[in-house]
Amino acid sequence: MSQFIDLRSDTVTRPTPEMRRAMAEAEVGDDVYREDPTVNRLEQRAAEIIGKEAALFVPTGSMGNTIGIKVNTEHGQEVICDARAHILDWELSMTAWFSGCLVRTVETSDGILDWDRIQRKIRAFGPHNAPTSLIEVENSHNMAGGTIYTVQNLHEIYTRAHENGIKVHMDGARIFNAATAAGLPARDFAACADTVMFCLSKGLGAPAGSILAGPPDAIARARLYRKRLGGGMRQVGILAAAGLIALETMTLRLGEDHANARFLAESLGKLPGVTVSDAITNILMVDIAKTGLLAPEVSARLKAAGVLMNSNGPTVLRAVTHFDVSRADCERAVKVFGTVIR
Ligand code: TLP
Repeated sequence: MSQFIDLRSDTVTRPTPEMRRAMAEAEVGDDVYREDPTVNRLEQRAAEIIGKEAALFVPTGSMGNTIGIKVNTEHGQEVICDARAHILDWELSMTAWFSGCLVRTVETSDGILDWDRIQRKIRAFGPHNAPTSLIEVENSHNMAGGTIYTVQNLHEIYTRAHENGIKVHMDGARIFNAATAAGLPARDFAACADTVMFCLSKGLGAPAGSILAGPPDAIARARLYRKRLGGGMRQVGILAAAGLIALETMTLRLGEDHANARFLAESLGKLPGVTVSDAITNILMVDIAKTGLLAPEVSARLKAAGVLMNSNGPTVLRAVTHFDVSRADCERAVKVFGTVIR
């Protein structure tokens, strides 16, 4: 789709030439035997950078979340998350299917939970109640438009959760975007969760791969669950080599994507009938309700004019900036958008 300006997602990013070189030259071994030196190095660096004792390379963010939830729960328990969480809407009910847990949601305007709202959803101990064992937070929050937690808020959730015997899992698919926006190291966020998943693909550009990090005992169990799910890979240092570059260098340039998102938000927001969510990280929700048009129709017309943007509801489109989209591409996308809605 390279002839298009692709704002559908940061999952579309392609590996950089440096990644491709590193992949070609990667030292590899059988990772199920833990003999792949590149994977071992990636897991060690990932743990250091995110500030956890252990880390596991998994093929996808979805598998990382699935296992993260599994290691923190038992069948028949409840998991609290925001009502638009990725684990709820986009991961094929794996919390139910694999962990046997019920998801109990909290409605929020911005995807961001706080202790006050969480505690009202915790099931009191009693003969009719399934225990709440986990709180899941998404940082940044995808479907709320790239919103982020404050460390203070997360710290309160984490501390109060632990006082109540409840664990916290962070879906940090885009934790480095959140950290860039907050001007903090990602480990400050990760310190407020028992386990954290983050993606090396998406905005960091690796072709595949995510990390699940946490305490050594949880990660040792996670390794078995990864195998159960068919995620025990062999000479996968080929992918980990790209992951190392994602982690060490691509995290440093996310500010550019955020600046492009701010540009898009400002420019699209000036078009008649268009309202855009605040540009906090790299994800925008573009509401076209007042144009009288429908999002799927606008998405199709944009595509015909060379711009890809998915609809995310009847009158909302999602625009995601990433390193395969330049400022010039964003300028062009705004012009096309203006023409299309007129
Ligand atoms: N998000 C994708 C789609 O699945 C919606 C996207 O285009 O944004 N957590 C969060 C917060 C995510 O946004 C995603 C992917 C995942 C987990 C899952 O990662 P993968 O796709 O690697 O399984």
